[in-house]
Amino acid sequence: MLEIDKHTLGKIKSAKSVIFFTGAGVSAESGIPTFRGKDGIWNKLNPEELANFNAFIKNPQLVWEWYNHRKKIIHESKPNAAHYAIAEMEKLFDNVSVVTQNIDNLHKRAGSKNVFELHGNIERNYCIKCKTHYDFELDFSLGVPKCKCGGLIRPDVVWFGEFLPKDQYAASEKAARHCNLFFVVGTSAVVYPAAYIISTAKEYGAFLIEINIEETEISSMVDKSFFGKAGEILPAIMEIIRN
Ligand code: BV8
Ligand code: ZN
Repeated sequence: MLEIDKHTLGKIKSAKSVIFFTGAGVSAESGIPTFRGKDGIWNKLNPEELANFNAFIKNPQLVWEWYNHRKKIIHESKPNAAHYAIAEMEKLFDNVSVVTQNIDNLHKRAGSKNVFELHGNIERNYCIKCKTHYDFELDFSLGVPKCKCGGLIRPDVVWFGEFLPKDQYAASEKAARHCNLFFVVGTSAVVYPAAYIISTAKEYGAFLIEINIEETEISSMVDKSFFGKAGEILPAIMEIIRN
């Protein structure tokens, strides 16, 4: 049974506007490797070699192999209890937003309506020249897929050194300035400018709750940390709110 102190319970029960800010840890229990954890993908591969535009131009085949490998894992995965609890909690508060760094589309697959994708979505693609979107399974039988204009098609994800989608970032910032309760779930909170959203919520007076299997960079700035698996803690919090 999850222990919640009176003060934290009061903040949760009185909240109207709630944000779930998520990272790779919320999808770990779905079998999707995280980036920095023990078997994190960044331990094996160098982000600079794969998740940036120059690497794509230099070797689009290699970068696509890597994203298709991750897409295969994501398609063989399902949302877990953490994703479903977050979707379910949309019914328990006036308004709930999900601000995610994940490109795996699992929040939407779990039924979350209000999802802001700071780093894009692996299910979408677009032409680097004319920006035409190709949001469906691409054919790789003739090598790296090209647009009708001849431009290379890339995954619609944000690579290092690239700006975040303005509309998603602006909407996340706005939601962070108006929320009462801000959950930080399964993120090491070291990638920027995404992590600035956390400090914005803090600055505007939100009550910050961290859920992570271990301490992180932001454990010292949150109001409450629950150390454990998101897929166990979020359903437990939901039960407590319901009763
Ligand atoms: C940019 C999409 C402007 C692609 C990603 C300021 C300071 C320092 C550096 C910078 C700065 N500003 C910019 C930078 C550079 C850089 C950056 O932040 N570098 C970091 C590494 C220091 N930022 C950028 O490049 C950004 N763009 O700044 O553009 C610009 C433009 C022109 C010129 C100059 C600047 C773009 C960043 C976006 C990159 N794209 N993803 C893809 O996925 O392939 S980032 C990617 O990595 C993810 O999206 C995510 O954001 C990040 C991984 O972090 P997490 O999701 O938190 O995952 P991690 O594994 O680290 O942690 C998992 C956590 O879960 C752990 O804490 C673990 O304990 C926990 N956990 C595990 N299991 C569970 C669990 N918790 C609960 N339950 C469990 N079961
Ligand atoms: Zn094109």
